[in-house]
Amino acid sequence: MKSIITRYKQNPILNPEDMPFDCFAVYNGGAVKIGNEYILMVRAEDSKRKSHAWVARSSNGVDFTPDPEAVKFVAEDMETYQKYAADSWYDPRINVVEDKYYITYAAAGKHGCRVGLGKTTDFKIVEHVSFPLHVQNRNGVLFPEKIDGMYVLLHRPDVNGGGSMWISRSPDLKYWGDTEVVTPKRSGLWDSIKIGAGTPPIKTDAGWLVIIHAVCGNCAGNYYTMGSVLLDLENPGKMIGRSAGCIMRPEADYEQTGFVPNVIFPTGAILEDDGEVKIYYGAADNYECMATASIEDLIKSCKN
Ligand code: M1P
Repeated sequence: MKSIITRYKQNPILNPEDMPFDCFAVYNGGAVKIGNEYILMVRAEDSKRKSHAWVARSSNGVDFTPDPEAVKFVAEDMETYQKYAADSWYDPRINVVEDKYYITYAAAGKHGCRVGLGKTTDFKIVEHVSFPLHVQNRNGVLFPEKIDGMYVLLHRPDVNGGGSMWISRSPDLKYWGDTEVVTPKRSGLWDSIKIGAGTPPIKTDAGWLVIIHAVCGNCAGNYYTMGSVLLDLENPGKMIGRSAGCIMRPEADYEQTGFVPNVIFPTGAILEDDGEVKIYYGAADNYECMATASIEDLIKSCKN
């Protein structure tokens, strides 16, 4: 398929064997560049299939060295926190909001899965901030600045195994509301089952660019692709463009074959000074990969 996306030739950039423990799979990493250091926070599963958040660092955006230990999640009230996040922490996104680093992730426990929100300064310890909104919800990403004085979150509530991308606002990162659908799934198309934020929004003159995941079905099961969406700068609850089709679909071996075949799951994007966007994504729930696109092409893709 002709695409505006170029896969890194030496993908995957992280394999289970690269991790410093008995690792079953490593994928779906949030990303940030701080100075000259690239930081990925990936979903790393152990041999029991428990998911941990794990940081890996790089000086060039493709050769990553994992930290020796998993990220620790701490809360003032650990007993209450663990009621909702005892089983696993997965699909972490790194959100830079007004120069502070926030981690959004899927927190799983006996009561279900919900969006977890924490903050960090060292990417080793994440301090709990809140569990925005209700249970059976994930893929939360924060906008990098307050809009109309409010923090803004994209998220994807689960509705009978499917879901659309929603938006909510908060004055303090704790109490969330003013919730509405921003990008609905559509029957019969590439985003017929699920559509949700992949990467935190990137501010452009044309609008907020969000690289999304979208799921449709075929006889073999769910099929996860990458798309793009543009949201209004002043009112991000208003979608102003969506890619006509997916902009990347599973075509490489490492995307078509793995623990869950046919999955591309974008979770991190870094806009470089020359306009190149490094997109970090999980492949087949097994590997961490990287691909690039120009910011102009990504914006154009939403105007189709
Ligand atoms: O297996 C594909 C993905 O399934 C879940 O994502 P979602 O909620 O969007 O369907 C998650 O388990 C994710 O980690 C995984 O990549």
